[in-house]
Amino acid sequence: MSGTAYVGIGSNLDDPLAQCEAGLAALQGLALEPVAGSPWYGSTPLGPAGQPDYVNGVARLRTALAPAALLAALQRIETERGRRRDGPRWGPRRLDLDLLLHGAHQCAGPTLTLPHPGLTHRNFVLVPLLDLAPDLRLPDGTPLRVIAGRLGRQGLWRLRSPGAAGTGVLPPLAGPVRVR
Ligand code: A4P
Ligand code: MG
Repeated sequence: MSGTAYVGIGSNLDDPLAQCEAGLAALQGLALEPVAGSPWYGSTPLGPAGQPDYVNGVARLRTALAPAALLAALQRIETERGRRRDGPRWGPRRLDLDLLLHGAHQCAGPTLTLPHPGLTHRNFVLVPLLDLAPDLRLPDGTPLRVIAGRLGRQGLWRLRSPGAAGTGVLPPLAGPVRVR
């Protein structure tokens, strides 16, 4: 079953931008076509206070992997990149790859929920997602633009290392400079 999937990428440890860039590059191994990356954003942490700011972005990939197999592959990449799973919920992490959407697939199982449950509550996910796919809708038809408009952009800033949104070209590595 090939389909178009969107993956949320996040990191707030050990050079977060480099971690995110490496995560994005690793996704190419799961894709049938060049992966498209959104611009990178800095974001204030959701979850326990006192942790560093995050870098967040979104990737779009065409894949032959079904949702459960894709999630397993994302978790393998997280582990290979040194992600540890013994920290607190929503605590700091080296690399987080969340499966946001896989075509119009919907499920709520013990290991996989689609769309990702945080998708509609998090501007650090929705804003880069809409950079890549401005007209994207939830499987029930709701335009994500409408939800993102309600969330606003508080705690979110664009970094000066724009991914080549929509061009299928991996972005160059650059320092995390705020451009407001
Ligand atoms: N799971 C179910 N559905 C999915 C899905 N669609 N994609 C299950 C990915 N995973 C899914 O995830 C926990 C379990 O969710 C997995 O076993 C999987 O079967 P995890 O990645 O192992 O652990 P986690 O990431 O610590 O937990 P959780 O609750 O998924 O956290 P989130 O939602 O990933 O949030 N603040 C900012 N600013 N930016 C961030 O990126 N990220 C988090 C983590 C917290 N605060 C943040 C950010
Ligand atoms: Mg996660």
